[in-house]
Parts: sequence; C-alpha cells; structure tokens
Amino acid sequence: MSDGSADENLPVIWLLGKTGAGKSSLVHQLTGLPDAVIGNGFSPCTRTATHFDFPQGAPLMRFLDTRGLGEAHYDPTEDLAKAEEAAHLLIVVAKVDDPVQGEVADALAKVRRGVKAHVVLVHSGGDLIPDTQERARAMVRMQAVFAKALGAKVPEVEANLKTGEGMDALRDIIAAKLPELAEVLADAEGRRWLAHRELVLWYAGTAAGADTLPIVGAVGAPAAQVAMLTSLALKYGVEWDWKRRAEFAAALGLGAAAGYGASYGVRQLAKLVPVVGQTAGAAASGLMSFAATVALGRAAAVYLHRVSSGEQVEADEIKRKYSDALRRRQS
Ligand SMILES: Nc1nc2c(ncn2[C@@H]2O[C@H](COP(=O)(O)OP(=O)(O)OP(=O)(O)O)[C@@H](O)[C@H]2O)c(=O)[nH]1
Ligand SMILES: [Mg+2]
Repeated sequence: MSDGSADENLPVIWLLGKTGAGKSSLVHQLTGLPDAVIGNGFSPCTRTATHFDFPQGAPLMRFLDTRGLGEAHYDPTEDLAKAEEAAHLLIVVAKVDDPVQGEVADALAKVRRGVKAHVVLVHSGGDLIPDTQERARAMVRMQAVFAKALGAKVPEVEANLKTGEGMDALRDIIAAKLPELAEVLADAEGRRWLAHRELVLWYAGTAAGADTLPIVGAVGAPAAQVAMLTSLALKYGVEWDWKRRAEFAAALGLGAAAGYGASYGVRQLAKLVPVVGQTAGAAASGLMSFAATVALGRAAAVYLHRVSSGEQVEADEIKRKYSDALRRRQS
C-alpha cells in the first residue's frame, strides 16, 4: 500500500465487484456512516484501488475497494495482486439481477489459496427481483459461477443494501472469520446485543433441552422463553409489564397473543412462542426450540434497546430481526 506503515496490521476487508454492484453501499450499511462520508472517505492506494479506514480518526480496520472490474481499458492485475496480499477477508458483491460476472469470477479464480478460504458472497439488490422463487434461482446461478471459480461453495448472504437487510447475517460471518471486528462493525444496538447474546444462547439451550424431554417439553420451552424475556428486560432496564409484553407481541405480528398477554399475563404470553414457531412453519423439535428462542431473544433485544433509548419501535425491524435470526439458525 502506498500509505504509511502505522496501519499495516489492521484487519482488511477486500471488496470485489463490478462497478455499481454495491460495494460503497455495503460499507455504508456495515459502518452506519452516511453515503457522503463514505464517498469522501475512500482514499487512493493504487491507481484504481481505494481504501476506507474505520472508525475514522482511530481506525481499527480497513475496507479495500478494487474498482473497475468490468470496465473497459482496465487491467486489474496490479490491484488484485496488492489486494490479495493485504486482505484477511474477501467480500464479493454481485447484484442478483446482473448475471454477467465473468471478470469478477476470473479475478476470483486467480486469488491465492489462503484468501480463497475467506471469501463471502453478498447478493446485493435482493429487492430488485421481488419474486422469491426467481430470486432464489438467480442466487443459485450466481453461487455456481463463483463456486466454479473458487473450487468450493462460497458462504453467501442475500442483501438489500438500501435497507440493510441481510447485514446481521453478514456481520455474523465476518465475526466468525475476524472475531476482532464483531464489535467494530456493530451499531449501538448490535453492541448491546453482543453483550447479552450469551444469555440468550443459554436460555435457548435450556428451551431445546426441555423440548427433548417428552413430558416437561410442552411447558418447558415456553417457560424458558418467558424467563429469558424477563431477564433480558432487566438487563436493558425496561420494566417488563403487560403493556411492554403486549407491545412486543404486537410488533412481532402476534395480535391475538398480544390480547392474551394483556388480559392474562405471563402464563398466556407463553403461548406466544408456539405461535411464532407455527408461523415459521417449522416442527417443534429441540432444534426448532433452540432456533426460535434465539430468534425471539434477538427480536426482544432490538425492541428493548429501542424502548430503553427512547427510540421509535418499528414493527418491521422487530420482525426482520426475528426472521433473519430464525433463517440463519435453520440453514
Ligand atoms: N435497489 C437497490 N439498489 C442498490 C442496492 N445496492 C446498491 N444499490 C444502488 O446501486 C448503486 C451503486 O451502488 P454503489 O454502492 O455505489 O456501488 P459500488 O460497487 O460502490 O460502485 P463503484 O464505486 O462504481 O465501483 C447506488 O445507486 C446504490 O444505491 C440494493 O441492494 N438494492
Ligand atoms: Mg463505490
């Protein structure tokens, strides 16, 4: 790199994708910084590659953007050689509705073996193909192109880089590969979630265990979930009264359960969980209890964070956290 050596040990995330694929948008979503800040914050390190250090001022990591793939009169050889030397993780960004990925795949085929083990594929523009089946087919084709180039299937994330959908899943993958970045790339809500995640996993384990015991199972998992919600609320300093329970249930889309919660209290609220499980269309196995409990904990964490920060509770956000978490645990 052409800049000073002080930053040389920073973890580097290399973004590879055609122009317009969503690389800058991805940095915006991962850092929470406004687009304009990111646009101005990338500084050149080679003729066409740029980098963005984050957090600005006291950087803990670096995004490396090799632009120009797919552009005429551009030979990426120099950029690619430098990038793969520096990179700890390579995020390939490809728009789901753009099947022309030859240059990106060629570049991928050339990267060193060491880097190949640390590639993630982000399908951007998930919103551009509204039909679920059609989108799934496009992603399968995309995966096949890159898997062929790499010689192995690539971990993948479906994303909408305008709304931030899919970022939780991507953050998890990044954290698994580069644990030191888990906190760096989390927003205020995410950092609080990370602090309480162990607690949720513990309750999820209890719920799953309860479900594998045939007799206590019927009441065991919901009881663990109710206990989890109560202790999470305590951690967030939110009074977990019937109003809060009802509001949370309603945000999750459980109108009826919310009604029960309001009239009959905790015992009826326990019913909330099997309802969620059915909505997800999954069997009430121990594994399902584990996944549903983690998802419930994730949704509750964002709800409690918003309430305790005096911020607006958005039902869409609560539902999205729930379904994102559930989807990940099942796959
Ligand atoms: N609808 C939709 N638009 C997106 C998505 N991701 C990116 N875009 C839009 O696509 C355009 C290009 O995105 P950028 O993030 O600038 O792409 P880039 O890869 O940084 O492009 P270069 O800097 O030219 O290499 C912008 O107008 C984005 O708002 C997405 O998931 N959905
Ligand atoms: Mg860009």
